[in-house]
Order: sequence, then C-alpha cells, then structure tokens
Amino acid sequence: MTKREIITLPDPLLRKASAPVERVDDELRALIDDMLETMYDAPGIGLAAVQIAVPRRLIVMDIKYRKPDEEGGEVAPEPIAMVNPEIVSLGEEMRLHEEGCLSIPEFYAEVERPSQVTVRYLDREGKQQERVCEDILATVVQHEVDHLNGKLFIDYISRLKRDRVIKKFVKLAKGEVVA
Ligand code: GNR
Ligand code: NI
Repeated sequence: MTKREIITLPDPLLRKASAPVERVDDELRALIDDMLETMYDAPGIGLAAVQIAVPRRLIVMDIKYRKPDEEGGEVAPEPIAMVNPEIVSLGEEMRLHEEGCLSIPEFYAEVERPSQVTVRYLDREGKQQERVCEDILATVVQHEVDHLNGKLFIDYISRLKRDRVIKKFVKLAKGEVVA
C-alpha cells in the first residue's frame, strides 16, 4: 500500500466530474487500498479518488476508525469501498452536520443534507450492492458522491463565505502570506 498526496483547493481537478470505473480488478483493488491508507493517515472518515488526482468514480469511507492515540482510538477499522456509487433514494428527514474536507484543510461549516440515503454501488469484488446509509454515514457518502460530480461542501454555504475560503487557498497556493 502507498500513501498518496491529497490535492487541495484551488486545484481545478476538484471541479471536474469523475469518469465511471470500467472494471473491478486487482489494479482497482490496489487503488482502493492506497485510498484507505491515505484516508486513515490523514486522518479522515471518507475519501474520493479524485482527491488523490485519480478522477474515477470510486470512494472509501470509515466512520469508526480513529488513530490509536486519539480519544476513542483503537477501534477496529470498518472500511467501506464503493465503486460507481449512485444515490437511488433520499430520505425526507434532514440533518445538520459540521463538515470538513481534506481538500480544504482547516475549514469547517455546517451543511444540511438528508439523514438517510440508499446507495447502489459495486463492492471491491465487483458485486452489485445496495446499502442504506444513515446519520453520519449518510452525510459522508453524500459528501463523497458530490466530489465525483465536481461539487464541494463549500457550495452549500453563503457565497460570501465560499469566496473568502477560495481566496485564502488561491493566495496560499501562490505562496502569499495569509492573515
Ligand atoms: O474526514 C472528513 N470528515 C468529514 C466530516 C463531516 C462530513 C464529511 C466529512 S468527509 C472528510 C474527508 C473528505 O474530505 N472526504 O472527501
Ligand atoms: Ni471532501
């Protein structure tokens, strides 16, 4: 397994739609393992392939794992990989959750999304699965599927706040000092 570099704003790849995965083979499983290693190391609870500059429709998640030195650590990992995920239904109830993104480091904002979604996807063996995701997993899976469509959680906040955070990352990329 290899830890990969995570791209950040304003990398234009983050705004591109990812292409479907054509076959689930050993090469794809190796990519899934690299994504999991990258996510656990970050640490994060989700990662889309485009965040490691691979614009394919593939996401990984684990809402349980914490690094052993963190509070509530040493929980067994429960990795989930979804190939070509499709949200087939959304629940009516909404939930508000403070989101962050490994591609927008150190910025957090509350986002309201459905608290239950049903996702259809291929698992790491290429078998079609359907899974009902609730609560935090519902939030994360929607955040990850958004990445596959070039959408970021800052698209749900006010334009003023979004422009401010984008500007900060543009300056940072240019090597300018940010207050
Ligand atoms: O690690 C992450 N935490 C998180 C918290 C609330 C809502 C979504 C997320 S996903 C994020 C990792 C990431 O950027 N995935 O794309
Ligand atoms: Ni993200």
